[in-house]
Amino acid sequence: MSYILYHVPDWGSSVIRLVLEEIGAPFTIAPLDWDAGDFDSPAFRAVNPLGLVPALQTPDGPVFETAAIILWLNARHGGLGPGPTDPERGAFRSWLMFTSNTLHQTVLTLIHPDRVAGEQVQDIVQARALEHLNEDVAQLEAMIAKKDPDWLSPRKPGALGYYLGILLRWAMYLPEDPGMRFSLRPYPALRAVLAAHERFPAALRTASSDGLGDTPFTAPDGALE
Ligand SMILES: N[C@@H](CCC(=O)N[C@@H](CS)C(=O)NCC(=O)O)C(=O)O
Repeated sequence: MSYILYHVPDWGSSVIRLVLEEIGAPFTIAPLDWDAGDFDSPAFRAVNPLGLVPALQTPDGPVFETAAIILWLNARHGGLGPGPTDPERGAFRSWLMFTSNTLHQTVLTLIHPDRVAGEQVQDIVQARALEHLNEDVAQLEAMIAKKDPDWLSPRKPGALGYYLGILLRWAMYLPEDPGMRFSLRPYPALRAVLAAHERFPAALRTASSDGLGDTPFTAPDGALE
């Protein structure tokens, strides 16, 4: 049986495409068109009542929310992070949840500052989001530099590397004001992890299918030098 990934290229569902490619699980793509109203269609809302991607149809029913899908696929297939008896499991899950609950939301605020409190204050909101994002990424940088974990490493592909690759890619090129674009320059340990992840075979395949370019996680088109 093949999974069905509800997908828009370079949206959050690209994270799940990357991890499905990584584990080699068979999947088909159900493309969604936001302008055509697909996100509000009864068929899609039956899969994800929240009307967001990623959403994955599995043999056990639909799973949505990026972290939930990653944990579900890791439990079923392995290969994305520490398994159930691995002493590193708690640390991996902690940083995955931090990424999903905090860093992901900060990136969404950075790229859609108007959604928080309207257009009048969007410049202030965006500037604060960039500060928060740098604080969030500094936490990850310190953890990698200290711990050098296998589950977020240049040595080995993992779900957290792919997840951060997509989130930080958006932060690097989507803000219209170049002064509001995130830069990886102050974060050499994380940069090395993402540079390795964009060269792993699963990333090369996804970059090709989703049109992410040659250096999707370290230097997406439009990023600062
Ligand atoms: N917390 C959710 C966030 C998902 C999310 O914000 N998805 C965006 C695309 S990246 C979406 O589907 N937006 C459609 C809309 O807002 O209508 C997750 O991790 O899955």
